[in-house]
Amino acid sequence: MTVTAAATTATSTGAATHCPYCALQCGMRVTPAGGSATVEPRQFPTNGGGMCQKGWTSAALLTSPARLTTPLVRVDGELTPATWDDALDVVATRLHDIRERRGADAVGLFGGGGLTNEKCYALGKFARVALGTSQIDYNGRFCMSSAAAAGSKAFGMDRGMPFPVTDLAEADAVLLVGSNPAETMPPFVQHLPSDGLVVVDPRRTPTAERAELHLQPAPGTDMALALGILHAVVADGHLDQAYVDSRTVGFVEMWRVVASWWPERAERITGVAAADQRKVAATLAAANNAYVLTARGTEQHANGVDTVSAWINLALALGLPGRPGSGYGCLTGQGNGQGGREHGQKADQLPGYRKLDDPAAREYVAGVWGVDPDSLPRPGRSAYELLDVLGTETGPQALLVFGSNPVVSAPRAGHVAERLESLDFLVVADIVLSETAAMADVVLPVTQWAEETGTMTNLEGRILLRTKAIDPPDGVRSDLDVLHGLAVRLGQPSERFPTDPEEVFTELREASRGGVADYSGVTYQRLRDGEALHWPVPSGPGPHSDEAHPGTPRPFLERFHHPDGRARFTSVTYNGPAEPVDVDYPLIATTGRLLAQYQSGAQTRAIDELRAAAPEAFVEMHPDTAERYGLTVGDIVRVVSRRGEVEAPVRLTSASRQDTVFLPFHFPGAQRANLLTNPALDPVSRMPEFKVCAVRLELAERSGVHVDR
Ligand SMILES: Nc1nc2c(c(=O)[nH]1)N[C@H]1C(S)=C(S)[C@@H](COP(=O)(O)OP(=O)(O)OC[C@H]3O[C@@H](n4cnc5c(=O)[nH]c(N)nc54)[C@H](O)[C@@H]3O)O[C@H]1N2
Ligand SMILES: Nc1nc2c(c(=O)[nH]1)N[C@H]1C(S)=C(S)[C@@H](COP(=O)(O)OP(=O)(O)OC[C@H]3O[C@@H](n4cnc5c(=O)[nH]c(N)nc54)[C@H](O)[C@@H]3O)O[C@H]1N2
Ligand code: SF4
Ligand SMILES: [Mo]
Repeated sequence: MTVTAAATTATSTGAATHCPYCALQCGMRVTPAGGSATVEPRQFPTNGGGMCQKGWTSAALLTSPARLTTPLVRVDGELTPATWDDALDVVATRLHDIRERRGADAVGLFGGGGLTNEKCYALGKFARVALGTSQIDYNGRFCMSSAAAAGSKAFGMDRGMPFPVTDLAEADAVLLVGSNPAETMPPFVQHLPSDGLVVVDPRRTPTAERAELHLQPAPGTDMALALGILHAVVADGHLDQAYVDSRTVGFVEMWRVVASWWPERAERITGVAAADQRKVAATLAAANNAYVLTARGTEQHANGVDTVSAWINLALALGLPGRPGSGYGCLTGQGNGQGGREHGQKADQLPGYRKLDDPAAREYVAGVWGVDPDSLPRPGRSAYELLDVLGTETGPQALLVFGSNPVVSAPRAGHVAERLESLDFLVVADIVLSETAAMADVVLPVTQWAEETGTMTNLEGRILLRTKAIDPPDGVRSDLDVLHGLAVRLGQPSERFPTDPEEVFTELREASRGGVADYSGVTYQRLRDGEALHWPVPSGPGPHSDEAHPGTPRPFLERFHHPDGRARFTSVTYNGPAEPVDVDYPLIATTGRLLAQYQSGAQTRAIDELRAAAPEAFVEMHPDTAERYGLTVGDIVRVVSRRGEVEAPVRLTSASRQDTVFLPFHFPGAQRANLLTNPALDPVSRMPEFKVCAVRLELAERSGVHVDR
């Protein structure tokens, strides 16, 4: 591989770019090296010069034998190499036929929150304009949708973390709920205080090990815990009345419900001692600066939106949001988890965080796209609802997947695989032959991270430029090229789907202008110059000077984004997990992540060092639980839920709850944790209940080879 023109921005030690994986978007340098590349961390505020094992090993996938380098078309049942022209012709012809026979909604799209802003924008436009389908959604539904909905409700705007992560340095207390950054964003841990850290997690994770206080509620009971702590705040005299009066509405209605949530009542449901709840209330109230932060553990529930609202109520009662050095934030997950939900790949959304059912938004965006507003489809189905109807009478007969591996990562994965199997036509664009790509009729090999340029919006709402550092291998094309090639074949004018990321971004800026997520003042040049631009970044001068708008790192300091400038308390009613335990399924299963694997594992399972560190699934449980089922360490246990079963070795930890087992979800085939999970959806966000389902355990195989594990 050679250094390309785009790499002229590189210093002598390589191109300054960002990690391919999570939302921390650690700064790194990528240097071409003998056909591959080396990566090293660089100073950037989110990572402070650090990186995790996934970042350090990320270059391995650039040249891995697992890398796809030619399009594949299924011929006589076999995926067979094809030319790009042939592959794109097949896709366009099949999509055209299916649309003619069954209508525009017979073609669906499934996107990803790891894709650049330019790709997310182009996907949404491709769906609405080139295909005319309403059936587009993406894996972000599985990720942050509940916190996004709760944030919009409370603050009028969903900017996951409405402050730079470095602000956390000022905190004397942080309440971290359902988040395990020591494994999921290791360099983030440097921003957490060493005293005053409270972690809420049913498991004793490496993050919980660092905490001053670790609360271990039963999975799925977080809302009750939040209500109990909030009750203690008010009853013990910690309410910030002046803040509540001047900056919020809805306290009185909310308190009507919470007044009966004594910590003792919350204790009976959650198992967290009332005294500990009071201690948390006092710790947060005593701090000069405090934060409440949530992540997937508390969000991925069928009541995830209300649960997050309950944590936000707590933060509001303490007067934290919108105060310098304090706040509420949600830790976004995927590399572009924040930007991925702003530019139109979501079923109900147009660019700039606009609503697809808002007539003014339709008219504005249709104007940017040069189409008739009436030609834009209406909102479509959410991710799981879309997957659930594939190949049925009412659902899409064809699906295009960009940036997700739902065979492994979707809830009730066995059913999702059947639905994908029943499609007339499946197309997957990917870097590797993921489990979903392996089922496709056409596989399109695409460029990745260091081989292309594009913007990402990190967990603090900061827009970053990920710069091309090396040339892609022969045979691959960018997602933007793929969409262009298909759009033209489907009869679109060539200039409507540009392939140059900067050109796409220029159009995205226009489309976002005046929206909630306004990027119109952001340019590649400003990003190249290293400006720290957190959205909204309107074009024109900033509020306090004639200079270009400096962006909005802390959007809520003066007012919240509702018309009256005030935040909303939300009245919530406690309901427990959608699938309570019973005699047949007496244990709770919860799922989550390991340091060395990323998501469905499609990328990280292809990297030797990571596979060696985390080679397979396991079932983590308390020794007493194991004993109750006659299991010992290393035995292969069968975990059975109402939807399927998984076999994996037993791991023991005495710090775990006795009613709960844990499985990582990164592994394929019969080890897929999602064979078990319950697709019960939150009524507002349509987020599935990944974090709790009822299971039983059976011995599958007595320990032998696994005994030393
Ligand atoms: N190594 C690694 N890092 C990643 C990823 C990865 O796959 N691997 N993925 C990235 C993405 S997309 C995301 S979304 C983030 C996710 O980052 P996190 O939210 O930190 O990750 P999880 O492991 O899914 O869940 C966090 C914790 O929630 C706990 N939990 C389970 N049930 C409950 C419950 O009912 N209540 C509470 N309070 N906690 C519960 C789990 O025990 C777990 O430790 O990580 C990002 N970073
Ligand atoms: N049980 C359980 N299930 C879960 C979760 C959980 O906690 N528990 N977490 C959920 C969460 S938070 C998330 S975010 C999802 C994530 O789950 P997935 O959506 O499956 O995410 P990835 O494994 O990152 O899949 C991304 C795919 O896109 C490919 N890819 C990477 N970059 C590009 C690109 O630029 N273009 C294209 N075309 N392809 C690319 C990768 O190789 C990979 O195959 O999983 C969800 N599923
Ligand atoms: S913490 Fe996230 S962004 Fe940083 S190196 Fe690890 S995976 Fe990459
Ligand atoms: Mo995620």
